[in-house]
Amino acid sequence: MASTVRRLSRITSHLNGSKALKEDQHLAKLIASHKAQYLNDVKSSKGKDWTVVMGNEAADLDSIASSIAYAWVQTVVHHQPTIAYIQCERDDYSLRPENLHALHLAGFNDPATQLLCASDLATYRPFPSTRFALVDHNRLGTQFSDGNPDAHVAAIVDHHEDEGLHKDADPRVVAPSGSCAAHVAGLLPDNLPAELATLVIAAILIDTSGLRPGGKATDVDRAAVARLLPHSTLSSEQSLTGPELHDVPSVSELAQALQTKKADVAALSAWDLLRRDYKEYTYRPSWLSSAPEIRAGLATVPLSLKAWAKGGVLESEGVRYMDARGLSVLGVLTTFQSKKGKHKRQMAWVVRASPHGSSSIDVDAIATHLWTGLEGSSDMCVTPLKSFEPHRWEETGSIHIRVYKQGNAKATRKAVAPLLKKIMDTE
Ligand SMILES: [Mn+2]
Repeated sequence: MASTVRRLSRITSHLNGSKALKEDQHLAKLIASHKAQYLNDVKSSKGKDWTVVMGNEAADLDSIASSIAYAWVQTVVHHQPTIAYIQCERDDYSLRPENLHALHLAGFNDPATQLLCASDLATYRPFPSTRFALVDHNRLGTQFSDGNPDAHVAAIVDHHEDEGLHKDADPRVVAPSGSCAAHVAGLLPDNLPAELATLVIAAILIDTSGLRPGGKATDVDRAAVARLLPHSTLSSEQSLTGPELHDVPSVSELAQALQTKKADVAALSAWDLLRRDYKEYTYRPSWLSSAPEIRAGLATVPLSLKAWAKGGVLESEGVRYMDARGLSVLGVLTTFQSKKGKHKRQMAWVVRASPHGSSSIDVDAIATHLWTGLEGSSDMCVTPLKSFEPHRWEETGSIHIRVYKQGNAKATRKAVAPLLKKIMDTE
C-alpha cells in the first residue's frame, strides 16, 4: 500500500496546491496513468492495495462519470489509491455515442484505452482486488465476490432503491435524485479539473432531460449543476441560482447534444440494442419446487418495438440473447416518442427454459406468475399491445411471450426491477 501511495503522490504532487488542482487539464492522462499503475500492481499481486470504484453494468454516462469523479477525489484529494472500473467490454463503448461525446468533452479521446474496463481484467479469477466502492448501484455483483472471501464494500453513493446491503459502508449515501453523479458531486471540492466538472454535469443533464422542470431532476441535481458550472469548461454568464438554470445556453445546448447522440441508435443491430443498456438479476423463487436460481435480464431500448423488433426479430434475437446469457426471463423495456411527440413506453417479456439452467425449472409457472404480477400492478398500468403481434403469441412448448403498452410511461427500469423482484419473491 505504502509504495502505491508513494508512486501516486509522485504523479499527483504537482496537483496538490489548491489552484493547481483546477488548473491541471489532464484528467484523462491522470486516470490513464492510474490504470497503468493498477494493472501493474495487479500483475504483481498487489491489486489489494487499491479500492475499485464501479458503477452498474449498464455502463451509462451516470455510472461512468460517477466512477471517474469518485476515483479522482479519493486518489488525488484523499490519497486513497482508487481506480474507476467500467462494467463493460472494450468493444461496448461504441454502443453509447452519448458517452463518447461526454467523455470526449472531458478529454477522453480513447476511453477504451484510457479507462479500465472488464476486458482489461478478463483473465483474472477471482477478481484481483477486495475493496470496492459502489456508485449508481448498491449491491456488489457476484463476479467480484466469487472466490474472493475478503471482498467488501467500503463506500456506496447511489440513487436506486436501497437493497439494504453492505451496511458498514462509509459513506453510505442511497437517496433519490435524477442522477447518481449529483450525489458524487457533493464529495468534490470546488478546485477540481474543469473537465471533471463538465463530465459530471453531462451525466446529470442526460438523466434529467437537461434539468427540465417537472422532469426527473431533484434539488440535488440542480444544486450540483449550479455549483459545478462555473468550474467547468462550459461557459456560464447568467445567474445560476434560479429555476431557469436549464435555460442557460451552455446547459441546454449540451443537454440537446447528448440527447441527440443518445437517440442516434439507427445503426445498431437488434442484438446491440439488447445489450447496450442491460442489467441482470437472479432470484430463487420459493414458490417453485426446489427453489431454483432464475436469471432475468432487463434491456432498455430507445426505440419502439415496431421500429426494430418486428418480423420475428424480437423472438429470434431475444431468444439468442437469452441463450448467450443463460436467462429464463428477458424483459425488453422500450422508451420512445410517438409521431405526435408523446413519450411512450412498451414492454416485451420472454420466458423460456434456459439452456444452462436446470431442465426441471417450471417455465409455465414462471410465465403465469409473471403475467399475473405485471398485469395486476397498479404502478405500471399495462395493457396488451395490439399493434405488435409476436410471431409465437400462441404459447406453445416452453416459450412464452407477452407484449404490453405501459400506461405509466414514467416508470423506468428503476421501477420495473423492484416490481420484478417482488413478483419473483412473492408466493
Ligand atoms: Mn444512475
